[in-house]
Amino acid sequence: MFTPVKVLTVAGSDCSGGAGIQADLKTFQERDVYGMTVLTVLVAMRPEDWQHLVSPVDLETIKRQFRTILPGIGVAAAKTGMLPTVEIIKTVGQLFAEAKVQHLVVDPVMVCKGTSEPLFPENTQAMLDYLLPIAEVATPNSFEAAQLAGMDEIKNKAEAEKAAKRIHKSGCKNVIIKMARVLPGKTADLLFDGQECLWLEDERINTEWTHGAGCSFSACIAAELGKGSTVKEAWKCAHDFVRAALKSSFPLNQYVGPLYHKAMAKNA
Ligand code: PXL
Repeated sequence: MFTPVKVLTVAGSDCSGGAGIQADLKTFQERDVYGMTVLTVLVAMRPEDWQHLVSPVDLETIKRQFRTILPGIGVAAAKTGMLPTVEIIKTVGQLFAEAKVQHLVVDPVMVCKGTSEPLFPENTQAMLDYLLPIAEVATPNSFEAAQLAGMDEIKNKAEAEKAAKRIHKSGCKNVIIKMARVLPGKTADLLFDGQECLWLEDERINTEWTHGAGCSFSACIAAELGKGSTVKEAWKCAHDFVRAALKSSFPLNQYVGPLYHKAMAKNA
């Protein structure tokens, strides 16, 4: 009997298909794990200006979906993505704490590409209180890391290391800060595991079509942890997976362009 590795994403729907649970499921498929979802919010975009319109799912419906999977099915690993309200963050944190999932990756989504305003600034403290203490890995970008660390901005590698150490104090075991646009011409990812700071640096891929990169990155880490990789192995795999998918990213319209998730498998 075939027994797939089961992985859960607790995240929002991006109806344009590039980010959110759509990106997570595409990533799970590519990484050969069986994906399941708890939907927390539905995001639509205004065609005139692509302004994001966000409709949270009610708490009872979130709890019902969660219980279908935990305890109803069981998972090897899980990730969280967009959680739109303090109440939802608290509820999801409590549900995960009770369910005792072995590998939990928290992507503290606070901004969407194509929107300049932080989506949910009031949610930062709830993330620190309810989700990061039970996370094996957190994957903020430099903006989200600065918010979580109570810093104005992250402008260089030293500031990223300072932020990672502060976020680690919340109880999150491994903090990965993604710096796609901070250093000139380069991308840099930092992993702080409570002991050492490790860096992965690369030339920046020259594309504006990066929608869903963060979601796909954290989904890949969850998939690999579910299959038994270490955090460092999962991090490197996600880094390579997203870079390959970014090299073949493409526009959907004038506002948004997602990753091509099949790129790694096809060597595109
Ligand atoms: O990329 C962040 C993100 C996450 N989740 C959902 C989104 C977005 C950005 O649009 O819509 C559901």
